[in-house]
Amino acid sequence: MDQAELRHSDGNTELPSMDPLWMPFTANRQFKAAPRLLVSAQGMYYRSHDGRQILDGTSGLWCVNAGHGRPEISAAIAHQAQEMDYAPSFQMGHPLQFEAAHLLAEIAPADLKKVFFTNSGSESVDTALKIALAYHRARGDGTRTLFIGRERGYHGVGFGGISVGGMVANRKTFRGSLLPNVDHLPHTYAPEHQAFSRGVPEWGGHLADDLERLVALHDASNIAAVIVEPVAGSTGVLVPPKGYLERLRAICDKYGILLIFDEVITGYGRLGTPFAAQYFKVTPDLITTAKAVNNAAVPLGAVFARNGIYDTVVNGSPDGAVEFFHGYTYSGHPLAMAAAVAAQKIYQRDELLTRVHDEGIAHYWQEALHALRDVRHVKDLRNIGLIGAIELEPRPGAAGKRAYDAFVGCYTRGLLVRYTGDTIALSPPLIIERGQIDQIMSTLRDVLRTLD
Ligand code: PXG
Repeated sequence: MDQAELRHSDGNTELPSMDPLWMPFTANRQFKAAPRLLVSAQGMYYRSHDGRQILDGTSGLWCVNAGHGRPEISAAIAHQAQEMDYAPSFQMGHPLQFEAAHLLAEIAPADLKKVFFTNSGSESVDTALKIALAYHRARGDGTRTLFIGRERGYHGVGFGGISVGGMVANRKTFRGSLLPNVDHLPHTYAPEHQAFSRGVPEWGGHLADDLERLVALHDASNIAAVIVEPVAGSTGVLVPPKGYLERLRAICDKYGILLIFDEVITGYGRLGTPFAAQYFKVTPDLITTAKAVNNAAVPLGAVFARNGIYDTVVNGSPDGAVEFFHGYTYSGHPLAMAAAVAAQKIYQRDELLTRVHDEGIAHYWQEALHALRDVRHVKDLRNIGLIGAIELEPRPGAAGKRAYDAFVGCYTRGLLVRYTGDTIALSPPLIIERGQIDQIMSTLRDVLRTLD
């Protein structure tokens, strides 16, 4: 298919005017000068506007875990759109939202069996932070209002998320308007001790002890929650050091602080378990998710809460009163719910949430990735489950440019990857076959070899 064959809703076959759209997290001027448009997708592949097949090395944006174009999901959405397009979400319900919550509760760890629906990861994070405040208040512990995030954390783009987040580019413009009661743990990346670790780095578990310092500074009676990504994704894939999450959990327990795992990218099978909580055998109090919850077919997020948190908030109000003043017009939207039920059934039927572990994919992936060790420009390699990162030596005085060139080079050769700073991040759909892993790595090898 060439450009002339691209069909638009108005029947126009030319590329549309690029002017009116303000694109998110995109170098708009650079993009519009040389656009990269995707027009269709099936299984492991996209098709680009210039007719090329593109191997999806990123599951879209870490979200299409079951692969593209699942007919059961599109049929469920189409059916629901005919049956009932929308139902009010406040003081009203519809059956699919209960069915979806039930399916999610089945795969949730431990007693995190209450599910609150949102429309995105950013909203899930805001929701979890608000649940934490509501929980402490309902217990008569209303001074607990401080949140502890982590340097290099990404928790979406709401004011709550950028406040607890730790990516400077996402914060600096908005610095004066962040949440007032926030502190941060140090990040866990120490290449001098961890470079080229296979999976979990041995060094760095003690970094969790910094939470003790923050408790001593602020006093436990003021701290509501700690929020971390079990594996930090957007910041360039930072795998938690051995013992780190366990220590965070122990310190939170000691001081009555809630622990929130932001599993927007680790949720739904990315590590070979339904959630990272199960992979690391550490149970948080709240889990934020989105993306793969319904294979990304309709915007959706879901927050999991421990039963005791739900009970405390809900029983803390008089009968007949709304217990939690929070929710979205589209919480539990029928189309998103139809997609969630269909996607969860696929995950179950095809055993996708454990596939990368059970079928040895994660191990194959690890060895294939680490075979890039001696390739030009490679400074570090990191992996866990079906996540990989290739950190490149930056060009002097031009941070991020080499990774951008690698991204474009891969795209030109039919492979979609992500880059952040000088790190290339990989997170393909969980249906990937070994031959496709080889293709990803050999494309990267070729691109890196030929790059300045
Ligand atoms: N928390 C985490 C841990 C995330 O990774 C969000 C919250 C926000 O989700 P929404 O749905 O509001 O975007 C995210 C999103 C990338 C990339 O390539 C990662 C995300 C989004 C876009 C790109 O690293 N994560």
